[in-house]
Amino acid sequence: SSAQIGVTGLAVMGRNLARNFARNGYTVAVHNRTAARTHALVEEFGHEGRFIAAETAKEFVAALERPRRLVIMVKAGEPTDAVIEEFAPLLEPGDMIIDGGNAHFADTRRRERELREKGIHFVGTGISGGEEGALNGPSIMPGGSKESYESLGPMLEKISAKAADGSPCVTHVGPDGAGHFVKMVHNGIEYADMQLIGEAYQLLHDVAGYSPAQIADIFRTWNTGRLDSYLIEITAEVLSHVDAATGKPFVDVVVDQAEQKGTGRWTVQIALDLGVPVSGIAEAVFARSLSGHAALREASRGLAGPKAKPMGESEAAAFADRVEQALYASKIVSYTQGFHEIAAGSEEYGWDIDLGAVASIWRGGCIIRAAFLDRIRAAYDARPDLPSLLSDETFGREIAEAQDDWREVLIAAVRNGVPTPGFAAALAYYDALRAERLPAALTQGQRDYFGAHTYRRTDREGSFHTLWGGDRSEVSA
Ligand code: NBP
Repeated sequence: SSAQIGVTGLAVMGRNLARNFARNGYTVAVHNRTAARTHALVEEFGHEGRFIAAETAKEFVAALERPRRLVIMVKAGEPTDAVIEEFAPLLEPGDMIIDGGNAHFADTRRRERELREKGIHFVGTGISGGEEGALNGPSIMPGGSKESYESLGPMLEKISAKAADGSPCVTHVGPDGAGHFVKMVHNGIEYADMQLIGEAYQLLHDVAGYSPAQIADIFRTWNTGRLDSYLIEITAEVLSHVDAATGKPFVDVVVDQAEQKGTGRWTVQIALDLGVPVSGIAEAVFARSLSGHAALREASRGLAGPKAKPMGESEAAAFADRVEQALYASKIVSYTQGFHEIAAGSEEYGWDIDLGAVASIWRGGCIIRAAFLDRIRAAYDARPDLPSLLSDETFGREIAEAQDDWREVLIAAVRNGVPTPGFAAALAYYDALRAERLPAALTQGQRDYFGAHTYRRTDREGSFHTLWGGDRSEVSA
């Protein structure tokens, strides 16, 4: 028994994670339900490091040094429970099960509780970066006990991505489900980022009249500034790609119906439960859903829209600059909303999550990695109790500078009939937060009228009800 770590579940993610551990000098026990995958891994990549191939669960567990560290990389949901049921009886107190799949944090909380009774550490761990990241350094978001992190942390730090300043993109996020919760919100923010980029693309295409190749160049330029990020970079790559079969821009031959696996939806569902307004992420999830309703879209194709007015060259260039402002301002809002959800989750479940540390570990390896995250970290480092990212002086100033263009872009979108739910939701959130008065006062009046739900007054303490059906006098409730 000499492997420092074991990986079970050797599809793309598990296989690459096992190789990453081995390349970093660890002896890795490998196992998969279907043994063919295990042997294929060792045959193909055995030269990269020290692997111990195990055919059975017993062999696998026996190959691990104590306390055992066992990584599960299988399909989230029932397969994860099946694997835990198979391995847990073979483990001893002090051993660690690390679930690197995309589990729902509520499942992680349940599994952690059940295994804790047996003295086993269950470490629900968010891993972002896709196959590439798993192999070369992902962003890693482990939850679970402090003790387990003491044992696992150094190994995770070694295999993780490194930010530009060299620090590893991993931190102990918090107890039980904290890691998977943060991974979930990461994915929600990823949905919002992608939606905003999509809207920017469509505006540049439909309103400014640019071709995909020209838009690719615009994104490349943006990627050298404050929008510098992995998603902007790959957007330029996708937009400049030409389909070999037709010679057309690749983006024009792909069916425009976006799919989703569920983490974005979870982010919104949980936000609804926590009462956190993540309107930008919600719009991104709904936009994907709308795109998939092919029959509904077909039936709606004849509906009236405005007559589009083509832009001249210099007008288009100025418009592109405005879109950059709108995209940046909307991005600040979606991160504001995402971090609000993490803060609310942390509060609800007692996780004590360090928001600056979260921003810090997203700087490398993960899909939403961006220069921008350095500034979010700086904002929380300067003021850990920041009520919202919008209260940060730098972000506040940047939005103040962007807002005129942001509004102009939305006006152009509305005038030209280009759907921009992400930009619009972000601006509405911003305007609602800064508003002196909201129509919520009217809502309270309506609720009191039809349901005697009572209201509070601006000038006195207490709850009140107006006798709407009677003489309309006010009573204390
Ligand atoms: P998949 O999610 O496609 O899962 C395939 C693996 O699960 C195979 O090893 C398969 O074994 C195993 N498995 C299944 Br299915 N049911 C099982 C069962 N009842 N008992 C034991 N093993 C079972 O693999 P993946 O795409 O590598 O992703 C792994 C995890 O990482 C998932 O939770 C995913 O959500 C997460 N993740 C993926 C990405 C990504 O970019 N793909 C990124 C971040 C996180 P078999 O070979 O015997 O069928």
